[in-house]
Amino acid sequence: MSREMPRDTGLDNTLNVLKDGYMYIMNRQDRFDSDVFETRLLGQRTICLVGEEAAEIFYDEGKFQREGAAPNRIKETLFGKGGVQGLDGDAHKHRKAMFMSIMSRENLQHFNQLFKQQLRLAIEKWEQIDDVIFYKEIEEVLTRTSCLWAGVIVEKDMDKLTDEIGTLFESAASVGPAHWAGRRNRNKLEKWMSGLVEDVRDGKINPPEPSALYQFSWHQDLEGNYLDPKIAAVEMLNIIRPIVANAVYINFLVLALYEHPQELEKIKTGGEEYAKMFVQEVRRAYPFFPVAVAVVKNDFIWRDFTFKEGTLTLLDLYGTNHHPKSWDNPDIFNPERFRNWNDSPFSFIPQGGGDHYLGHRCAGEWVTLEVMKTSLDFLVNHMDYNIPKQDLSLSVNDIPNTPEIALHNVRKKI
Ligand code: HEM
Ligand code: MYR
Repeated sequence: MSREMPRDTGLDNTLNVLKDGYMYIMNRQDRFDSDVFETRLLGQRTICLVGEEAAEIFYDEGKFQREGAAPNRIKETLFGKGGVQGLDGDAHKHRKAMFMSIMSRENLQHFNQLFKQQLRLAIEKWEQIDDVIFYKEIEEVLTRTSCLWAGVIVEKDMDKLTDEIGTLFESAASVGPAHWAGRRNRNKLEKWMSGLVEDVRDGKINPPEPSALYQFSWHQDLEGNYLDPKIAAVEMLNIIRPIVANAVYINFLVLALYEHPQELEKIKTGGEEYAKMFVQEVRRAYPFFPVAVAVVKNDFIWRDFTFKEGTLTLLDLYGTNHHPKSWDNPDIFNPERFRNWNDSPFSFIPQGGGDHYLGHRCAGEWVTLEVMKTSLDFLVNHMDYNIPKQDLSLSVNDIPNTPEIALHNVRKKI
């Protein structure tokens, strides 16, 4: 027996998504009392899923595929074309292994060292400035760190490069000129990166062996061929871009410390365990990557609903991190919820769910954890600052939120 999915009314709900933003799916989950419903977005039938059980279905490779899933505007800005996000089956696992091979313990430690060095250099500069616009500054620190780690030597202006990389993720959900800037910058950055890959292959540059530039330049596909330089470029940006995007999470750390001043003492006395719990709660509570996308691979029935082959499907990541079935008082900020947490791969999915090697879960989740733990330690133990009165509210429909918090009187803590 199969029944009809609840359906959001209206010919097309793209405008409602723009209005409700991060809350679009959860508002309707609540209204229909269902973790599955159907809507129309960008002119096509779309299934929306939310919650731990729905996430488990979404990551079942027999049921969903990624080829043909991402809308063109996302590929033109955020993802690029021909990259790991759109692959399935063996081709995906093989390409994903290329990414995971640079995520070894030693390589992550190396990343952390570079990041700490760049933070120490940056604070020297911040001490000389009245208004430190923290998001912009930390984006630049991350651009420097990511290029060093990826084996990319930058000869142009860091400030400009930081802006160009930033637009790749800041423009994906925008419309108008902001969106077009993202597309232009992607073309430009891909050209630069594919030139570097060709230079490596021609022996003109020699990046260190553990770096992404070296590994991706010499990676062979399942047929034994090197990657097309354009695709290697897309994958290089799949390392550099999201490292820079961690600026959003670091901003959320500042915001969380400001909004919950009682946490400061707990972080100072709670050791590594509490710091990790705090970081996890920031990743759960604040809105960043809204949804993951896939397409129904073959017709199947789940909870009596028919999923038709070829239907675009969105999994609400933010909503799943706030689903009342998995989280008590989901809207309360409480790091303690992670003290004895069950480690489910499907209920806490700010960077996707399932398995890092076998599925599409974020390849850089461990890099992000390093970035956030190091940043929290830096903010709490190595830096003093004041936050003057300013509007620090987040909006539900700014995807992603990039709050430009101004810090005053930044100084090193000795
Ligand atoms: C995939 C989020 C940082 C590299 C993803 C996905 C999400 C995500 C939601 C898609 C999951 C899916 O489709 O099922 C984030 C967030 C980050 C972040 C919120 C914080 C800034 C990073 C970092 C890197 C990275 C630092 C690399 C160093 C990737 C790659 C994929 C991916 C390569 C594609 C994986 C695949 O398709 O198999 N990320 N990510 N991400 N992420 Fe991240
Ligand atoms: C990254 O650069 O990969 C990490 C964070 C990017 C967040 C971007 C948020 C906008 C996404 C729009 C919808 C995505 C649909 C697949």
